Amino acid sequence: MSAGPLRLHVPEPTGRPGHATDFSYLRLSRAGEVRRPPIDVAPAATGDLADALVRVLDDDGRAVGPWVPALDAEQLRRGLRAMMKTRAYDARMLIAQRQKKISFYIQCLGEEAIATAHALALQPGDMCFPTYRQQGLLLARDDVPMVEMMCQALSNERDPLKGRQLPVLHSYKRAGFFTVSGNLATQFIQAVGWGMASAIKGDNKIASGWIGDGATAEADFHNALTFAHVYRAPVILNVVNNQWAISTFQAIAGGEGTTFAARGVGAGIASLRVDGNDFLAVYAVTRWAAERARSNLGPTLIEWVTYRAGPHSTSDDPSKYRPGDDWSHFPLGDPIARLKQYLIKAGAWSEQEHEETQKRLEAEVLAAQKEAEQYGTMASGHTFSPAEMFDGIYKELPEHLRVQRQQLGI
Ligand SMILES: Cc1ncc(C[n+]2csc(CCOP(=O)(O)OP(=O)(O)O)c2C)c(N)n1
Ligand SMILES: [Mg+2]
Repeated sequence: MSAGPLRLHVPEPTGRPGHATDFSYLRLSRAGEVRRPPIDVAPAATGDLADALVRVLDDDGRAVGPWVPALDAEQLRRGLRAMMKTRAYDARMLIAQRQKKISFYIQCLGEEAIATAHALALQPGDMCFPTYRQQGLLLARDDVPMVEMMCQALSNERDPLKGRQLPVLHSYKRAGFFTVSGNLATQFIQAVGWGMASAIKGDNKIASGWIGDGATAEADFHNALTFAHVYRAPVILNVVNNQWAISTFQAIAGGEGTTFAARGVGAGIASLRVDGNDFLAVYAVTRWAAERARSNLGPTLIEWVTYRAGPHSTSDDPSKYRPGDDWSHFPLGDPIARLKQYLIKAGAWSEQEHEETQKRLEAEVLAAQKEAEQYGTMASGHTFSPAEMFDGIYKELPEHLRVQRQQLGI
């Protein structure tokens, strides 16, 4: 019997503007439900972990199950402050872009737990290969002053990258933050290569590579998995599944009916799918993966399930392709609200402390912005001279660039 003419399946999001999203496609586990295997687990035995969702914080703000990390109240408060600071920083930078002081900005609204908890779980000297949405790695650790990060976004005379990079594409080797490449997915092959080099040198530093759900469709993702598996590279492979790649739903990158973590199992890599809006789960799973890598047990792929609450960037308008109130219905909630609720229940935080901290952080961010703006903004000038772009790249300027500099008359 004929099934009729052949046809292709084109995945569609389960919600659109004016039509609420059906989030049942996420398939959630209950908090505490997913097992915590020993760090020497065989990669092929992690199939269930790549399909489930590791969660620690339940809906009532309790920490439950085998993944509860050993963090004291002060460490947890530090984590909460890091997330709040990241959100306050993003909010100011977004306004600065609207005021034409910076050319472009990318927020990580709703995803703050992932980068901040990850940063606090790694060790000094480990090297992250982030995308443009991991500013929380820097803001969590205080190794880089906010003023300096803002000067980069403002492309002003104190911009350490001399106006050569888009705002948010930072580069901080000293803080374990490799230069952000605008070309998606390069982070994965670079992280695996850096991890392999660390092992070849006999060092004990590990690498942590970052990619989005959309960018996993790039060949670099798969190439990186092969190398990481073959050589058991000391690397953590983070896939941030925030459900969207600009206007493209995660199913178009291959998330429908399977998980991005499952790609890792297929490549021979221990893999887990984790609640990325759960600070405690992010911290615990990062520690587990880092210990594996440092013990020569090989790579771990982690799919962090989260939601990109804001627009993709300041050049995007999500109201064109998804319901405006989507984030408020996302079943994994807001990472800041969830850790706050947990800490208040544990008697380690209060509404009043939260409010005071919020005000203090906003004042700190504003003061840093005022200082950074003294060195120039896109609106006020004081940016780098175009002549600078020829310096510091080549030991000797090649002929074609010498000619271009002459043509610019500088
Ligand atoms: C190789 C490459 N292709 C396309 C782009 C354009 N681009 C920039 S961001 C983006 C979406 C990426 O989505 P995802 O990987 O899910 O990361 P997210 O922005 O959601 O954090 C695209 C297509 C690019 N920068 N590089
Ligand atoms: Mg995405």
